[in-house]
Amino acid sequence: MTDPERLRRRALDALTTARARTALLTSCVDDGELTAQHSPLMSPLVWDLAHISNQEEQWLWRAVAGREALRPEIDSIYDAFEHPRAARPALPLLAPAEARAYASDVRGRVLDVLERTPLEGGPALVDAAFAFGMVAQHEQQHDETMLITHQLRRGPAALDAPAPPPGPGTAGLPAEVLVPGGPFTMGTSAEPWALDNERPAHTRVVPAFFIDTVPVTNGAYMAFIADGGYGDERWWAPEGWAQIRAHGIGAPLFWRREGGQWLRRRFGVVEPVPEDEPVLHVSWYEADAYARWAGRRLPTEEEWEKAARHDPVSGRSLRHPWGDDDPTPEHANLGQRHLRPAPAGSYPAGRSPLGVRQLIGDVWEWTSSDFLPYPGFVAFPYREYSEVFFGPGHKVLRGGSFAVDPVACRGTFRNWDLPVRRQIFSGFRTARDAGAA
Ligand code: AVJ
Ligand code: FE
Repeated sequence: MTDPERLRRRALDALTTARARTALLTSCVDDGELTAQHSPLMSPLVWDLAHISNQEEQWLWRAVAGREALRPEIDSIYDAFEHPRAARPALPLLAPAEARAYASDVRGRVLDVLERTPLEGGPALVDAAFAFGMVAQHEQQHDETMLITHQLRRGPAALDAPAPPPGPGTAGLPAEVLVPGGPFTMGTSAEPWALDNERPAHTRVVPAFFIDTVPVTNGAYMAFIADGGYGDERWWAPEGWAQIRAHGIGAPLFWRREGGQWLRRRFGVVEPVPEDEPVLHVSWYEADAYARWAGRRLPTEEEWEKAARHDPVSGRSLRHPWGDDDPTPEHANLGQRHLRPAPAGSYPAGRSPLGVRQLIGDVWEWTSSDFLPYPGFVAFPYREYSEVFFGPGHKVLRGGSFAVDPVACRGTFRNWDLPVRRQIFSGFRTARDAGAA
């Protein structure tokens, strides 16, 4: 993809798609709800809105186009590192109307820049083609963050979407897939919009292992609960045990037991927990405990990526489980088209060469791995995107959820969070060693 006109079109499409979603997520509730804090874990929606545009201004208007700051006095308000989420409601935030005006002013200027900037070569301070992709991904990541805020919000439903297509289910599928041992290429040096932490491509030798064909379902997770899993310290990492004790946690977030059945609240609607859907809103500790109870373990990050990308016939690593083509609605449940994961076994066209399903979309999958740099990692364009998060405190999630747009999701994409977090769209699948070949 070297044709500058195609790069321009791709950047324009990505920015436009992201903005349509941002507009919906910030217009389907009233101004009072935009400025309210629905959870101390989240920013007010109006903070996300102006933060998206402030980042866009910094990277495209200032860094790429070399222009003066439009509103230098607000940079610090929208700096995610200066103010933790819980403190953001107290900041002198732009009011909803001001934030919208700022967003459309910045976007107008940026589209002008996009039209005039040579996307190959040229004197830009940062690589322009990459910067547009990075900004579109950043906005989409906040669209997922804002959807999490919507899920935490109380009150009647503000969002609606059709259910995912029924799918073929899991009948006839093997419970697990053998991924053969040997080297594979992890990460990427070629993907134009890959972020710093996905780079560079490098070889990893991964011993043979088995991985679940589909993510762990609500039904399977209910069996763990029914077996007393939350009351049995044997299954839990010590910090996880402490967390569930301290907070009285006995089920995934948003679940409640009523009249002998499990119900859950989903975007303002209460419904029975569907047994065939991948489990959602579990912490790393819950995923880890379930896996131990099941006599298994979480996959490592490199196992997950090998299961998703390794083509045993060609020996190549693919961009996505199904190949190198961009995702379509036949491949995966992405982009907030549906506001829930699809039943386990869905999207057969999206399976990996070895037959693993739903690796991309539906639910983010916890891995056992800490978030660490790849050999040869170089922070860009700023240390705060990834580097400051490296270390044992954050666990890696892979594969993207129903809430993430295709532009911010691929076989190499890495997400991370604290192991206690469960408001995110997180699920998991399990794995086990295959032993000596
Ligand atoms: C990659 C989802 C962990 O939300 O903290 C947004 C993405 N970085 N703005 C986050 C991000 C800066 C990031 N995650
Ligand atoms: Fe951000």
